Amino acid sequence: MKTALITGATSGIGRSTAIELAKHNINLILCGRRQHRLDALQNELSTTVNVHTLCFDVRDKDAVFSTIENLPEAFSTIDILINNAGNAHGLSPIQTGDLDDWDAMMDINVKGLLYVSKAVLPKMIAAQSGHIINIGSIAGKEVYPNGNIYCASKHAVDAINKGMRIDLNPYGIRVGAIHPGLVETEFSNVRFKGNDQKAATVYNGFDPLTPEDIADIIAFVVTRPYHVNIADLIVFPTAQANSTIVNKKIN
Ligand code: NDP
Ligand code: 8X3
Repeated sequence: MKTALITGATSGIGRSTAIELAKHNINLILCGRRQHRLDALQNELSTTVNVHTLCFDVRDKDAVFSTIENLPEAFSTIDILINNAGNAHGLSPIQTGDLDDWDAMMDINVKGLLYVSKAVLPKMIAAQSGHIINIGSIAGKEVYPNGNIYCASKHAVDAINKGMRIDLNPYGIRVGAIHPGLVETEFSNVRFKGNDQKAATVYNGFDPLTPEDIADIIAFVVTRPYHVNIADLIVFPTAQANSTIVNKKIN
């Protein structure tokens, strides 16, 4: 049985991915900052697979390294890393952007992803195998109005994904990114700082992607034969053409 470590497993894409990978008999290390949600998911899935939880903020370098380096023996071999934790914070023009929001996006989406990857990599390199899936975004392929720093953080993920694939190529480690468009999760609630009404308007008038849609794709990616690496994948809801064009049916 393989083991997958999923960051951001308490909500949205990460949570659905945990549920989907359990159906494929993959043991799970679930990470997030909300221990009660990790506990609930562990209870739900541990009837099917072995589940271990790690409660840390990906910005906390020491916590990331100490927890991953001290995993219990049964979970110490990580076959699949899903770098998913991340969010947008705010949606403002560059000139009025909030410095704390900028720090959060760069520290979580970019540096947090790097810390977790660096902690996981030594054993993958020693084993000459492993699979890393980086959750990017269409915001890592295009820049849209007021998306500035979130887009910058996801462009960085796109570059890191490509760089990882090059540098880890000699070690037989598969690296790929999935770049979703609009997925209805807690993403917009976080972006708009708990203004749930504003968040809901993002997904009004069309059928957005669901976190299960992305989990389904991740399960497909990780169950390909070893010689197949899905390197870069953009996924939109049918109503979305790019970052700014969404066919909304609103009266
Ligand atoms: P959610 O807000 O539903 O989930 C975000 C997850 O990230 C949560 O589990 C949260 O856990 C975790 N997280 C956030 N900050 C931290 C932190 N500092 N340390 C540890 N964990 C953290 O959003 P999504 O599921 O939509 O987002 C998942 C990924 O998908 C993100 O990288 C996002 O950028 C990307 N994405 C989302 C899209 C969308 O439209 N929804 C589209 C394209 C990409 P906790 O709060 O418990 O720590
Ligand atoms: C999330 C999708 O369009 O809000 O990455 O940036 S978008």
